[in-house]
Amino acid sequence: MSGGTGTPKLLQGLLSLVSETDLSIICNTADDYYFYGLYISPDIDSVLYSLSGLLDEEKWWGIKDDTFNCLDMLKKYGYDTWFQLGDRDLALHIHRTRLLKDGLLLSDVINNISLCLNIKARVLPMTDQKVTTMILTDKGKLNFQEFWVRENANVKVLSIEFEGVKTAEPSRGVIDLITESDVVIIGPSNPITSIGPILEVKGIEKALKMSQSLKIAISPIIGEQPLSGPAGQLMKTQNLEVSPYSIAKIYSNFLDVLFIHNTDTRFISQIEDLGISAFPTNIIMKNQYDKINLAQEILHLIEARRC
Ligand code: GDP
Ligand code: FO1
Repeated sequence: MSGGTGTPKLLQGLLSLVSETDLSIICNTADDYYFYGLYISPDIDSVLYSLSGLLDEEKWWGIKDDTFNCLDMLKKYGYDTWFQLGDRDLALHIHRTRLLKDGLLLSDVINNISLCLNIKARVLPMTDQKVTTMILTDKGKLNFQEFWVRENANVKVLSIEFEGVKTAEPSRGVIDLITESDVVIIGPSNPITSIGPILEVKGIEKALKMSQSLKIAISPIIGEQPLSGPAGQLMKTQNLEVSPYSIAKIYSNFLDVLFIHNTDTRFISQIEDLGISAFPTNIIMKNQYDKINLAQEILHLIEARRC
């Protein structure tokens, strides 16, 4: 299960060790947004670009070495350009928006893009219906992109809501995937705005709880802070302490194992009191070596649990 930064890093490590066809990724779509009339799906795109080797790995969104000529021209015509769509990235947005207008489901659009980009892993949106993260702030109600990109998270967050989630059905195959997979990995992603919406889609958390699969998460929190993004700020607004223990608590309904950073062993006993095994190792993925190492540790643990 994936957001758009932490989990795609891990995916790159896993891809070096397992067959791409053995991987299925359920992506958050609550960050999705219309800009210039184009349908933007940031977490899905980071996963697709990551799997196809196109991703800009400095920003963790968009295409590497992309240019922004179209945006520069749009600026001359008076358009807002706070949301940066690169020239090559625009092609995906034009294509997706057109297919959606033709009546295809988001899942079908992703399958089409995967085929075009020669992606062999299965990439699924959490739902084909519209779910939108809305953040109530001192500057009004903002969707995730307005909060994170336009306002740079420089607002006081009052509450968070996933509009549409109560009636959203999981996309085709999501529940079967959770119940039939050997292992479900909750990647190191924002527990509030990336994994949170996925778990709230009808039946997903229940399926995780009922599934016989081994359920592993990797903490996106090291010590008392995330490595990037607004996870810490948003956890605090939910009155959650920012720690790997909190991550364990959020997933305690279904989780078997939590990977934590090797400097966070002080949290082990608290985590294990929740009935979750804590596994300390290096979970900071700065380069391909770190990504492969973490993926290897996860695969070793899976192997050990099988015996
Ligand atoms: P977003 O959709 O762009 O917000 O990305 P995600 O939700 O997938 O990831 C954001 C989270 O990933 C943040 O909370 C980070 O702390 C975490 N993260 C980023 N890089 C790493 C890493 O190398 N290791 C771990 N453990 N977490 C990471
Ligand atoms: N993040 C930014 O911080 N600034 C941007 O201009 C920006 C553009 C953008 C375009 C396409 C895309 O798929 C993602 C983009 N992101 C940008 C990332 C995105 O805002 C967030 O990081 C995700 O929604 C969180 O997963």
